[in-house]
Amino acid sequence: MKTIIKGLILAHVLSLSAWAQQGGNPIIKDKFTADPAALVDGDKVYLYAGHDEAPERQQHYVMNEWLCYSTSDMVHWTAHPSPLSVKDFAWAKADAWASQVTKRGDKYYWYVTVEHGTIPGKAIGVAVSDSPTGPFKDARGSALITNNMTTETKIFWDDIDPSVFIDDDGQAYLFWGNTVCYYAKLKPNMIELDGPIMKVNLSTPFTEAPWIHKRKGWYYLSYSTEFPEKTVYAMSKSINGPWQHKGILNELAGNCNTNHHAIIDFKGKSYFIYHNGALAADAASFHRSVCVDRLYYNKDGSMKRIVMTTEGVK
Ligand code: FUB
Repeated sequence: MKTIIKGLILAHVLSLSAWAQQGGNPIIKDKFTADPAALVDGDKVYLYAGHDEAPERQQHYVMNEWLCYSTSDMVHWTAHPSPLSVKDFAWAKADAWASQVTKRGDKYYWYVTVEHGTIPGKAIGVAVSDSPTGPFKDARGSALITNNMTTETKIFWDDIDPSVFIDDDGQAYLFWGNTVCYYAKLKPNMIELDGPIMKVNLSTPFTEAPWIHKRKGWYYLSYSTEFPEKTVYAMSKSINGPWQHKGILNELAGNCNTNHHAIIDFKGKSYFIYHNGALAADAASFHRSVCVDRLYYNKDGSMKRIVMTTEGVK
């Protein structure tokens, strides 16, 4: 019996590695990866992801570090040593949840979700590096956002999922939230708020995972709605709104409750980077995998619904 099980496991591993050589989704096949964010820098794309480390069958998050991968063609991904973990924030105690990296000048800033050590609830920290692959270090020595700074809801996990955006005039913004979508200006140093925390008014329920981007004069705010989650989006001519709801961008992932994404343009094509439960045998909501598919815009600037594929991008 033991020999048969070993044989089956080996066959599964071999079929996975053969698949890995051919590309396709999920793009990372040797680890469970979640909450993708991506940065285009020069002729490369850097993928920053959470690491789902829960033991098989466990139905809760175990996430201690963030992972980094790079590519020149969106098909072949190089793994880099983990450049950041919860331990790099002395004031945090757990939970390397969703994050995003941006570049300003010659520095890279990584905004992350963690559980605060002394202020009850989730918090957002920021790390800095001279390189997109790190090493990163805590840029402040304290949280940028803590649960007691946001009072729109009583939940302890509304300060999660940072998305950072630098507008054409150089003004940087941080968007984040759970059940309430918050945003605030960042100072040019990228590690302090520059004004009050504001609330985004959206006509569709906001669950979490905002991603803010701009294209041809339109601002796009895409985010997860309901639970299990779909990704929807809104468009505006101003970063301060009003936001016009534009419908579903990505459907339910099927075997995964969450639906976290990033949107980039690279070498003339647009991409939607997301996670689902494609690699997991079970308990997929806590054993997620990052995938990439093409994103297409309509002539009026609206986005076509994503077609999630097994083949991925070529
Ligand atoms: O991975 C932990 C949390 O699940 C993220 O912060 C959310 O966006 C959801 O994906």
